[in-house]
Amino acid sequence: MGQTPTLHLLYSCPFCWKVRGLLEHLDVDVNYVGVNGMKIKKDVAFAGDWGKVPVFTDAQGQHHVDSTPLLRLIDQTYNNGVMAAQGDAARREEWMTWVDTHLSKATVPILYGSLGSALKTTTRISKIEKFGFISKRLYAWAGFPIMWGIIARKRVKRDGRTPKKLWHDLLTEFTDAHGDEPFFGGATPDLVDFAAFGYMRSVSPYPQFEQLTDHANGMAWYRRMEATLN
Ligand SMILES: N[C@@H](CCC(=O)N[C@@H](CS)C(=O)NCC(=O)O)C(=O)O
Repeated sequence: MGQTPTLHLLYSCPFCWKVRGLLEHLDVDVNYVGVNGMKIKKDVAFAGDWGKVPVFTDAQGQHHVDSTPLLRLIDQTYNNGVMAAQGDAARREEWMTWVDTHLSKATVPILYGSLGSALKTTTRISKIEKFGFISKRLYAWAGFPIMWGIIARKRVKRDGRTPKKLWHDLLTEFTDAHGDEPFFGGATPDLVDFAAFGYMRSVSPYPQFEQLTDHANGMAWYRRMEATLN
């Protein structure tokens, strides 16, 4: 038994959504604790020097970090490791790496790839995350040119595709790998599905999510994933 587990997270963090989706799917009783985006290191200092979210604290009070290892830990603890043993191991490993490499890098371009989209994103973030009074306003107004100028613009230019086209290509590649099955994992989702779902779901609070909703197969899979949550 022990204490109720906690997940320290940022609502705008794709890695946190990976873990949260699996916890919701498995109907684990968890306290979700939003950290202050300006003070992540301080807010999760209890877990050592990792300094990032998500941080999962289990029923025994032990801290665990890093989203993909967390997916495996949660499957092991609350699901007898069923998902980690589902289907072909080599295929699963290959695609977990693919998802963590490609989908993780597609979230910044769609959220911050143009000045307009960066403004929409930071304004929304300033409303949904926990901030101090001043840092909330500072973030909403100073955050967007920084995010756009420092990382997103370079990334979009290097890739050459629009952020929307990049997402559509990745969703095509991913859903093609499902064959005739409803999920990557087959008849039921596995850890690769939850990793991919987390990256896509992290875009869902923002207006730019509309650019993903017209990918028919990708959205059909996304809705099937949503339907498995508790
Ligand atoms: N590889 C880690 C990445 C976690 C990560 O980068 N989290 C970001 C938020 S999206 C963070 O906490 N950054 C704080 C920092 O690097 O100072 C995972 O998959 O969990």
